[in-house]
Parts: sequence; structure tokens; C-alpha cells
Amino acid sequence: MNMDSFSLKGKVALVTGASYGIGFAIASGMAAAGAKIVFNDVKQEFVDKGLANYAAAGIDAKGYVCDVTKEDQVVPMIKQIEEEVGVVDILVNNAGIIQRVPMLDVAVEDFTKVITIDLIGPFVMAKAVIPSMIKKGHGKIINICSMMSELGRETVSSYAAAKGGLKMLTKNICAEYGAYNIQCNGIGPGYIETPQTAPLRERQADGSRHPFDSFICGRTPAGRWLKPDELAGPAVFLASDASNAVNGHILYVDGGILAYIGKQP
Ligand code: NAP
Ligand code: GCO
Repeated sequence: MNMDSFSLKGKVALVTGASYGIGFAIASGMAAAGAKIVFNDVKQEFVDKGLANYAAAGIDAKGYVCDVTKEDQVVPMIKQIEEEVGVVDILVNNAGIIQRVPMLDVAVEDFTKVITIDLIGPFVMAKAVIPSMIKKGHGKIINICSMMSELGRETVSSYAAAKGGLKMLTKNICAEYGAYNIQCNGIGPGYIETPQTAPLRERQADGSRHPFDSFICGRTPAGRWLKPDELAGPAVFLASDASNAVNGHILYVDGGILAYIGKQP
């Protein structure tokens, strides 16, 4: 096997919502593998912060202001990227939000907001990049799923519904566009130390660990939260020619959570 098949040299990788967090870590890994990085965020201030973060990491990234849920922003952004950088070879649908509220207390508009960003957004983004991928003769789409693509838990009904749907959207893009040499796979991260999970890890008023922090460490065989950088290698693999025969697969990068009943108290 030629190890060059893991290289992303000459490829344009678009990572949504990648000013920081998991998206930034995945984009940084793809840059290290040779990809040209483009990313978006909903506000210029976050794009600017992201550009500073990439520059500090020695990465010459290009940032665009775009809300992934708005097709009238996404289509012009993709056109602009194609003119300024090149056709998008790799799309990582990373942008997402979560709300932690008991379902009976969830307002319909809030449930809809999570579904719109976490599921409709990836649909809008994929719909915008696939035509040029077909013309180019190849493409890679990586949807950032979740433990909640497989499991439910209290207070995250909208998020679980969105991430479960994203798993099936991943399989459907595989089914519909695999014939055009487009591979669409998912990454299902476990529990990762990012701003999104910070509330689940913060120390209690008495200085004790957050109960959820202890719970997750008991559910993860390694007994720890994972780092964003630990997602970069799996993402590079799914973005590279090394995974051209992998399609419609959700790669769980969870430290073994889904395989483990949990540590006996
Ligand atoms: P995060 O720290 O909250 O970052 C999410 C990013 O998405 C932010 O940059 C945010 O921009 C952006 N975003 C939100 N709505 C957007 C929109 N409409 N258009 C464009 N960008 C938008 O989250 P994270 O922990 O890095 O998670 C990234 C992805 O991984 C999410 O899809 C999440 O569901 C998934 N995930 C996370 C974990 C975990 O444990 N952290 C585990 C499994 C899956 P702003 O800064 O402007 O809000
Ligand atoms: C939560 C967490 C999780 C993680 C991730 C797990 O409240 O349970 O935020 O949902 O974000 O999705 O894979």
C-alpha cells in the first residue's frame, strides 16, 4: 500500500463552524496532512478569532461568514470558495449546537432550532458541494455525529433526534452519490473537552467534580474525557484516498463508550 493515500495534499477541505473546538482540531489535522483549509462561522468576529487561531498554529486558512442553515448564504459561499480557493474536495459538517432541557419543557421553536442547525445545516451544505464533486469525479463528506446518534439521554431530545437523523442522512448520501465516487461517512465523537461540554465538567460550588464528569469517566474505558485533537487522525483517514472503499459508515471515536457497560460503582 502506498502511504501517500493518506495524504490530503492538493485538496480543499471546508470545515463548518471551525473557529475553535472539534472543527478547529479536525481542520488542523487536515492541514497537517496537506489540505488547504477553508472554514465558516456565523459571525465575522468568530471568523476573525478563528483566523487568528489558525495563524497561531501556522495554518494559512480562509474564513467565511455563513450560517449553514441558510441556503441563500451557503450557495454564494461555495461559489466564492470555488473562485478564490478551488472546488471543495472535502466537506466536514461540524457546525452544531445542543440544548439540555427536559423534553416536556422544550419549546417547539427551540427543538426546531437544534434540528435546523444540526441536521438541516449538513443537508444544505452537502447539497451545495455535491454538484462540483460530481463534476470533479470525487468527493468526501464527513458528518460529525454523536453518541446521541445511537443512545438517548435525559434533556437532549432535540439533539439526539438531529444526530440520529444525521446518521441516516450520511447513509443516504452514500446510497445516492456513491456511484459518483463520493464517500459520505460520519464521525461519532465520545465526550470531548470543548466549550460545548464545559458545563458538564465545571467544578461544583464545594469544589467537587461535576456528577456528569464522574459519570462519563465511569462510562469511558480509558476513564477520561477525550481531546479534540484525538479526532484529527480518524478525520484525515475518512478524508483521504485511503478510505475510498469506506462509505456510509459512522466511525465512533469514543474511547470505547459504546462497547462498555460502565465501571461498577
Ligand atoms: P462548539 O465548541 O459549540 O462549536 C460549535 C461550532 O459550530 C462553533 O464554532 C459555532 O459557532 C458553530 N456554529 C453553530 N451554529 C452555526 C451555524 N448555524 N452556522 C455556522 N456555524 C455554526 O462545539 P464542539 O464541541 O466543537 O462540537 C462540534 C461538533 O461536534 C458539533 O456538531 C457537536 O454536536 C459535535 N459533537 C461534540 C461532542 C463533544 O463532546 N464536544 C461530541 C460529539 C459530537 P459560534 O461560535 O458562532 O457559536
Ligand atoms: C451531552 C453532551 C453530548 C456530547 C456528544 C456526545 O450533553 O450529552 O453534550 O451530547 O456533546 O454529542 O457524543
